Amino acid sequence: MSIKEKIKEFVIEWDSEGLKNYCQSILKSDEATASNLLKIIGDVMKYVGDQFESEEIFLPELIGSAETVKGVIDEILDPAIRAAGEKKESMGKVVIGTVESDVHSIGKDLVGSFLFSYGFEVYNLGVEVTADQFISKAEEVGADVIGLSSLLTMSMDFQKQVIEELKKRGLREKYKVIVGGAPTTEEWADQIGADAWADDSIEAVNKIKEILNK
Ligand code: B12
Repeated sequence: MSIKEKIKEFVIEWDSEGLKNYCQSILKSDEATASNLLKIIGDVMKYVGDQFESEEIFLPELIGSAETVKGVIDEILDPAIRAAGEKKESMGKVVIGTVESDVHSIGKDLVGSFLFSYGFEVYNLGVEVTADQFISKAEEVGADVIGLSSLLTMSMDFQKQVIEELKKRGLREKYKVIVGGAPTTEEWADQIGADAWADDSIEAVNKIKEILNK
């Protein structure tokens, strides 16, 4: 059974301890890095999300899987990445969150963990984050990039609002803004004057490196 199939099994069965032990053993034996495992977990969560949409699984199952994944990221993968990268120079600071009125966190958390694994300092503000909260945090930590996630067509406009608020405060040039989330597109990013858009976590890392000239 491949690593992906095995991880899928733990996630679907909400076997949080099993998944943690398995990932730990993979890391120990050097079969894959923590970043590789994050990528696989992202693919598995996409699969679980699609199953929910096609009504093959229901809400409690979806939430159980999301929590299983959150446990292994928080307790095993992020610490492993932190330990491996201790001596690495910071690639930059990214403030990331899901915009106002939107509670979807899984994709945004994956993007945050990926950025972290590539050496960025990540400030994850959670969900339903207001324009003021994004900007205040960016100012407080001296961020380079603000990342805005939106999974709802109805919440996309709040991405625009953050950019407008940056302009109002005379801070637009101080930060690069990247937007993402399933209903967003490159055209949308252009339309609202964002600096970049990405479709998934790996592309997010690449785009951020690009806009920061890394
Ligand atoms: C999980 C889920 C939920 C969970 C969220 C749990 C959680 N903690 O996140 C719960 C059950 C709470 C939920 C609630 C709702 N949901 Co919902 N949900 C989903 C579902 C099934 C999966 C989303 C997901 O996690 N995907 C897996 C991750 C890995 O992918 P991702 O989020 O797309 O993220 C990737 C990229 O988009 C990108 N990315 C994401 N963020 C960012 C940020 C940046 C900066 C960048 C660069 C990239 C980036 O990289 C990520 C990693 O590859 C989707 C359907 C689907 N198949 O996508 C519907 C979906 C998003 N939900 C939907 C809806 C309508 C709702 C509700 C309004 C339902 C309701 N009537 O109550 C509520 C919203 C409440 C609210 N105020 O937000 C709709 C949105 C439709 C639309 N376009 O507006 C969808 C598309 C389902 C559908 N087809 O109708 N939902």
